[in-house]
Parts: sequence; C-alpha cells; structure tokens
Amino acid sequence: MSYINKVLDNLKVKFADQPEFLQAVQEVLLSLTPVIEANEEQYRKAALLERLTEPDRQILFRVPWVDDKGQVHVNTGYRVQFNNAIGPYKGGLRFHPSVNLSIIKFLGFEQIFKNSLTGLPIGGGKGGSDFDPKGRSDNEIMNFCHSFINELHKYIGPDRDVPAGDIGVGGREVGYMFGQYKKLNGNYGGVFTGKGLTFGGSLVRTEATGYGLLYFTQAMLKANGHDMSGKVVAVSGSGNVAIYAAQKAMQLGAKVVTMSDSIGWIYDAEGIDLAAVKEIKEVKRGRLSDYTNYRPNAEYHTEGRVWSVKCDIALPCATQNELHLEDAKALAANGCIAVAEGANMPTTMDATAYLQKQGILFAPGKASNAGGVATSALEMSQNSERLSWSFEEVDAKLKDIMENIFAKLDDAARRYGMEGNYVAGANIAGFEKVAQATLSQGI
Ligand code: NDP
Ligand code: 2IT
Repeated sequence: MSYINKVLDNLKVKFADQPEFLQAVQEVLLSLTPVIEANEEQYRKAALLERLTEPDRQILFRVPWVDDKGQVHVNTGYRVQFNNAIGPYKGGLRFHPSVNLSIIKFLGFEQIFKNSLTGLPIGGGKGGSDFDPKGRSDNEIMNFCHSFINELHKYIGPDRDVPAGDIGVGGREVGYMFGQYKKLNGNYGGVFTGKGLTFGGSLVRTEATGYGLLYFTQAMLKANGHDMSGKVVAVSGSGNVAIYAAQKAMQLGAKVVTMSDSIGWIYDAEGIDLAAVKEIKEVKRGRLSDYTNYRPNAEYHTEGRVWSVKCDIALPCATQNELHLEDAKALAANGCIAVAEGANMPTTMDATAYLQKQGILFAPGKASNAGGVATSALEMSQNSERLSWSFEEVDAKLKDIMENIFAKLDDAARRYGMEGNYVAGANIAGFEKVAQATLSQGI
C-alpha cells in the first residue's frame, strides 16, 4: 500500500468522528502524491506525514461566563497548536455554535500550508469556541472573551502562539481578549493580530483577506488571459472577508451581484450597494433580509444558494462546504470562468474536481485567502519594531505577497506536470517548506 494511503487509512479509523479534518487532510495528501512518491523511503522512515497530521498539542477548556440576567453559561474553548516548524503558531479564533474539534483541526491543518505559502515565518494553529455571539450584548461578549482568555493566556505569547479573528471574532472581540491578556500577563506584546489601530493594530488588516483574495484572483486571471474589469461576480457571505472582497472587486471594475448570510441571500442585478451591507452587518449586526429596505428592486431569497445566479467569477466567502457539486454544475452551465475561495474549504472535493475538469480556474483558499494571515504577520513585524506602516505601504506588501503566492503555485504545479492545477500547486509549495524545516529540526 502506498505511504499516503496507509496514513489516510489510519487517520480514517482513528478520527472517524472528525469529517472536516479528514476532508482537509485527504485533499492535501492526495495532491501531494508525486512529491511523496519521489521521496517515499525517506518520508516513510521519518514518519513525516504522521507527524504533520498529528497536532503538536490540543488545548480544550471550560469557559464559564455570566449573561446580563445573571445566568451562568458554560462553553468549550479550543486551541489546536498544530505545527510550529517555521514560526510561532498563528491562526484565528472562531466563535460559532458549530465549532468542535474536527472543525478546529481542519482549520489548523490548512493554516500550516497557508502560512507557509505567505513566505513569512509563521506556523499553523487555530482555536475558538462553540459560543454563539448572535444576539448577545457588548457586555456579554466582553464577559465571554475575558473568561476565554483567563484560561488561554497560559498558552499564547508573541513568540509562542498569536491568535486573531475568524468567523464571529472581529475587532471588538480581539480588543476584549487583548485587554484581558495584557492584564493577566502585565506586558504589551503583540500577542494578537487584528487589534484596533489605536493599540498596535495594522492598517489594511481589516480589508486584507478580501483585498488579498482579489489580488490573487487578478493574478490568476491575468496569467490565463483574463481580467477582473467588467466581470459579473457572485460573492457568498457578508462578513469581514465577503465585504472587502466585494469592495476590491468593485474597485477593479467588476460588478458584484450577490451576497449571503446564514439565513438567506440577496441578488441585486444593478450591483450590490456595499454601504447598505456594511451598515446592516458591521453597524447594526443585523440580517441581510433588511437589504431590500435600502434597494427595493433587489431580490431576497431564503431558499437555494447564490451559485444559481449567472456570473463570470464566484467567490465563496462564508464557511466550509458551502459550494456543492450541484452548485459547481450550475456555475459551469452559466459560463463561470473562475472560482476563488475566500473562505476556508468552502468547496466540497467533488465540486472542486468537477470545476477543474470543466477547465474553470480554481483558486484554493489556503492560497487565495492567505492575505489575512499575511497581513497579520506584517502586524507582528510592526509590533516588534514599535512602528506603524502607512496604508499604502501595507497594501503594496499585501499585493506583492499575493502575486508571489500565485507565482509559487503556478511554478509548483508546472514542476510536477500539472500546469493550471492550483490545488496541487498550493499543497506542494506549502508542503515543501514545512517538510524541509521539520526534517532539519530532527525528531
Ligand atoms: P464573519 O463572521 O465576519 O462572517 C461570516 C459570514 O459567513 C457571515 O455572513 C455569516 O452569516 C456567514 N456564515 C457563517 N457561518 C455560516 C454557515 N454555517 N452557513 C451560512 N453562512 C454562514 O467571518 P469571516 O468573514 O472572517 O470568515 C468567513 C470565512 O473566511 C471563514 O471560512 C473563515 O475561516 C475564512 N477566513 C477568514 C479570514 C479572516 O481574516 N477573517 C482569513 C482567511 C479565511 P451571519 O452574518 O448570518 O452570521
Ligand atoms: O483563516 C485564517 O487565515 C484567518 N482566520 C486569519 C488568521 C490570522 O492569524 O490572521
């Protein structure tokens, strides 16, 4: 049996209850086949794949907190410190009721290769909680964040593990967590990224994942004889990634016609009014169903998904497994030329395979959404040198990083005779650096 199949078979038995983790590992390992086969004896002996798929450590903890009525609640906190071969653990925190160990492990595993692709010295980690922030007051959010850090602070630090945001965790939550960390540790180290601009945050971090997604997409389109200008774009999600992806797409001359949240989706044939979406989502923390109050001609749907709309480019920016095979078929039938993932693992494996087979350009999230964590690493650099760079400076570095990532993927895919297969390119390029660092550092 091949080394990859042996490792996958063992993981399937051991982690049968972790479907998202198994999906992420399978997607990476299967596309590494030519690299592993070329070094099979060495990697087998060093148990390299076993070491890469078993986290360095997993921290699970109780998070008790008090709501505004005095009721005590208990949630579970997670931090999976997956791999620090190339730098301190780095990755976001997700607060969503669906969070469990499988989801945090899949995200942490993806993060290893994503962070490697940025070219910056950051390892892979991820954390979060099954806490549901929806409908909670500021005071309740603060109580939860403080309690979460009361335990997590023991395990993080600027050279150890640097968390940031993800679903349900933005500037407000990072501020509360940083404040409590500082109180408990008595130092002002850059232990979080995505901080407020008045206390060590970096310009462009808020926009970085969405902007980076478009810089990557633009590079991929250009290499294949296309351009963003004049394109019709379907975006899913209406959170941090989706909003700034839509903004940059519009700046590059495209028309964004859809967005979604966990209840429904909007179609605005004239082009999404982003100021309205920002007011609904960023200011009121409300529902997209309100969008038709701002734009009466737009449609609001609670059935189906945005992928049924005719578009040239699809940008899934909400959550994992939100673009299925039937959606891929609808996109292809409607003449879509490119799918670029803003979210982590939003496209199912069969949908990815279908899109690639149809010749649709496909950008995997671990490459195309790496702009967020890359800018986090730039925030760490600014904190270390006690300086703040201008918006233009950070934005230029972000664009450069995303274009470099595209070039790395393209090169890795070509080296192994898989030109245009950016999934394989991302996994191979991300893996090569981590593998080399791991082997160099011994057992
Ligand atoms: P936000 O919490 O800001 O927004 C998430 C959006 O996705 C919201 O519109 C939300 O709807 C929707 N959503 C969340 N869960 C579901 C679900 N189960 N079904 C349908 N819709 C859902 O998160 P981000 O924008 O930060 O994250 C979006 C994706 O991008 C995630 O996959 C994340 O891991 C990934 N990512 C984020 C980065 C970052 O820097 N923030 C960096 C790289 C990747 P609602 O408004 O109803 O909650
Ligand atoms: O998935 C991701 O890359 C993030 N949520 C951002 C992580 C970070 O440390 O900025």
